[in-house]
Amino acid sequence: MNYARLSLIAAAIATLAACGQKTEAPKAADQGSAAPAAAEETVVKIGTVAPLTGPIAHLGKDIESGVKLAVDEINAEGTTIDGKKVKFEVESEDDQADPKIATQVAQRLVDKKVVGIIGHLNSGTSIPASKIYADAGIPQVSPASTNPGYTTQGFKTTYRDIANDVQQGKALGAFAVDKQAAKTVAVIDDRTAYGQGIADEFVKAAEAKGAKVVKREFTTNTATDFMAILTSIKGAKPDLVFYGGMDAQGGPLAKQMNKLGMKSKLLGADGLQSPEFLKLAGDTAEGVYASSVGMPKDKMPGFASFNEKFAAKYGEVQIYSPYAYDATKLLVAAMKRANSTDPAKYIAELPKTDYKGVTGTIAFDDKGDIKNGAVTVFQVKGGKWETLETVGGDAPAK
Ligand code: ABU
Repeated sequence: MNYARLSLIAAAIATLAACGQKTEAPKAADQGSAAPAAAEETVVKIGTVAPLTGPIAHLGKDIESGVKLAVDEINAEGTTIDGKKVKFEVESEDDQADPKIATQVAQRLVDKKVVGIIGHLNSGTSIPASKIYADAGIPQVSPASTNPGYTTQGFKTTYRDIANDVQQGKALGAFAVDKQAAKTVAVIDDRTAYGQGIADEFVKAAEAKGAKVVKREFTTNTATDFMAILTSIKGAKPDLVFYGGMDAQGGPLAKQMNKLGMKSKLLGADGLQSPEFLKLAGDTAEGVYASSVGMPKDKMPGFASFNEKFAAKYGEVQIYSPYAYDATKLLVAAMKRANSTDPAKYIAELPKTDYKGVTGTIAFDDKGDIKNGAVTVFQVKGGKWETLETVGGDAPAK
């Protein structure tokens, strides 16, 4: 290899490393020959963050796997941007569902020069981390964080491809009062940004429809014993108990309601609507209600083929992997339209997103929320989540 060619390669590596990319050296067989620039491969890093350890690691891995499946497909198809072949790599971090750790790993991903983020899972981690990504100008799409505060901070980098908790709370409040004839409700939340936020939105909507909150109790996102608060709620005999929290607590909660002989219906939101909840609650899952922040899987336009590919590599879809998969692909689609993987350039394409994903059509409003987000309400029947109704989205109400 002559000196001029060595200098050219060194310059390309230096330039691309500065914006999170590296150019892989031509293969040995090419060395010394005049290989075309297109033969060089630019490596571009996409970050994903979720709890990969702890009580909801199954949901975090669901997100990570959705991102990896999308990236594997994009790499297999082959992507050329600005005349260079691009190979995407996934940089995955575990935020342990902890806001402090979330900001540390967010900074680590910024330092590693990722060009986009899929995550975080929890609203309580997405919100503090979003400032770090915003300051670095790196787009973030959460496939799971539903607290409205995530997209109301005025950041140009902050997106989600699911409905939010204002939409979810409204749908669940209306469902409880109009469809379940609940006149009295008790509310428990796990004191996280999500749990407390969705409980507040549910209360607002249910009270606006005339329901009375007879008890409000709190727990944590690591608790497993709810007997004391459930005993207090049992005495108030509510028609319905709303739980704002995740499946890891919702499963034991359903079991303990049953143990106490409680007759109240149990209603949760998207954090409860998982296959894992069915396992954790066992027989006591029967009759429980919960929502999802999208269309039912059988109404998602691309779920069947997504599920086949996902199951072959990663097993059962929990909740958020289809949204993580779509979020990854829509980011790469924005890079292709911009003909650049530089966040400062492709970010301008995100507001123009009109992406036909496996979960449906994804376009964003001026805050970064999905336009026309759907909320679906399910009930466990015969050990499975059965669809009851969908509000919003592309799907007709059922
Ligand atoms: N949307 C429920 C789980 C994630 C979160 O918003 O905290």
